[in-house]
Amino acid sequence: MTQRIDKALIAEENAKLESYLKEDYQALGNQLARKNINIDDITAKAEEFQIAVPSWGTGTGGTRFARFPGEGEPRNIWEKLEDSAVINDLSQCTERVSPHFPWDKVDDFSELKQTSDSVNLKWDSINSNTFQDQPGQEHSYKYGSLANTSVAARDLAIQHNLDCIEWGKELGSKTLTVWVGDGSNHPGQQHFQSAFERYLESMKTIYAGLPSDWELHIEHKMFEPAFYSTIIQDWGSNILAAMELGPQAKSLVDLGHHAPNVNIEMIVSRLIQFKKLGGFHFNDSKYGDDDLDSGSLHPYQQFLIFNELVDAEYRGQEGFKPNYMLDQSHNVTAPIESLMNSAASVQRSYISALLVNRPQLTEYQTNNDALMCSNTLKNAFNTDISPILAMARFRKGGAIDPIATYRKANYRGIVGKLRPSSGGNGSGIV
Ligand code: RM4
Ligand code: MN
Ligand code: MN
Repeated sequence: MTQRIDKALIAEENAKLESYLKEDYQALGNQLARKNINIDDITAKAEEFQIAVPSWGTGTGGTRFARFPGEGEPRNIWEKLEDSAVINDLSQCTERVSPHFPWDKVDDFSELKQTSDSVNLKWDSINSNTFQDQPGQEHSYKYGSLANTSVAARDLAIQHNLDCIEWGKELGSKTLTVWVGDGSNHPGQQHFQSAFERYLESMKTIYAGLPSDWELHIEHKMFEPAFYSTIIQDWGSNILAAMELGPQAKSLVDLGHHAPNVNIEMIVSRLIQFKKLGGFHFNDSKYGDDDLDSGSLHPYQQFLIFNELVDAEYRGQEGFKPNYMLDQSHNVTAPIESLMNSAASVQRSYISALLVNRPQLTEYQTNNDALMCSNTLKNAFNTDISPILAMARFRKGGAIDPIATYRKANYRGIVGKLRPSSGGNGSGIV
């Protein structure tokens, strides 16, 4: 039986906060009205905003050293769906779940689709996994998958991606996201050009199997598991591959997959300009692919990325519809709480970016008034739009305070009894 959070409890918790929310909303509304911004227009945008949850993010993450599982962790995709439904019921901005295959593979995909329908969830991008071997796998990915020197290993990886498309069709998905760990650990181990050629050949076969209304998203990452070179290590290789493949291929930006200090918002602008921005994996990072909670460390960077996205929306750039998704690893927090917090953090960046006075910014830019350009952005960023986010959730039937309501429901305690530990406490990056 699907465990959900009682609607009556959400209403009861909301009732305690409703009058304060209305006061704060009114005050913010007055403040924005002085800038000729109608708060209800902005709240309507917040209500429309959606960001997908990664199925693997609902479980406790880990490192190469250890993983410390939490109580009542989801043990399979059915339970991950249950947890995702809780996240969406409270947050009202996460109606899509992104599956990872074969981790989430089931025998009957129509049953999975029916179950997701019954909890009002849809399926986001399909993620293929050719970065680890499955039990009994005939040709190993130890030395790569789509770029492996062995034709048999490459064929296996290609076939897996084609299977992912078939499963995705049954779930109603429209995107395949490919991230591969292919690369090398020693200088000279791999011939850079030949390896990239092999990768492109394999990707061409996958691209050919894509339905005409699907997109193929290529995800770059600088390092890990390969520590010397990675085949699609940055946005340069990424966009080259996407251009080589064709218009349905686009680049996906995972915030944690860049060297420290890289100007990610400028990469985003370039990808937008050349119609190659497929989507995002949001998370935060200090050192590398840390997979910290979105906006926990660099909220201003996240805002600056949305400043580019909103600018494209404002200019009405044709065909602009990037996909938003979280991709983070929760090692010490309750995954449901982190995912709710992070979804709201990304939504916050979007809403804050909507407050930027764009005609004014253009004027300052034209006049080379650097200080006022920066202040225009800071002004939007520093406006506390929390009442807008809370009101958007409230109007859609979600929780004014999702974390407090979730804790009050004791969901973890309840599912803890129904989901005895599967005993998996080994290491694991996700
Ligand atoms: C990778 C990358 C992919 C994700 C895997 C689990 O680092 O971020 O998006 O599918 O981790
Ligand atoms: Mn990712
Ligand atoms: Mn990653």
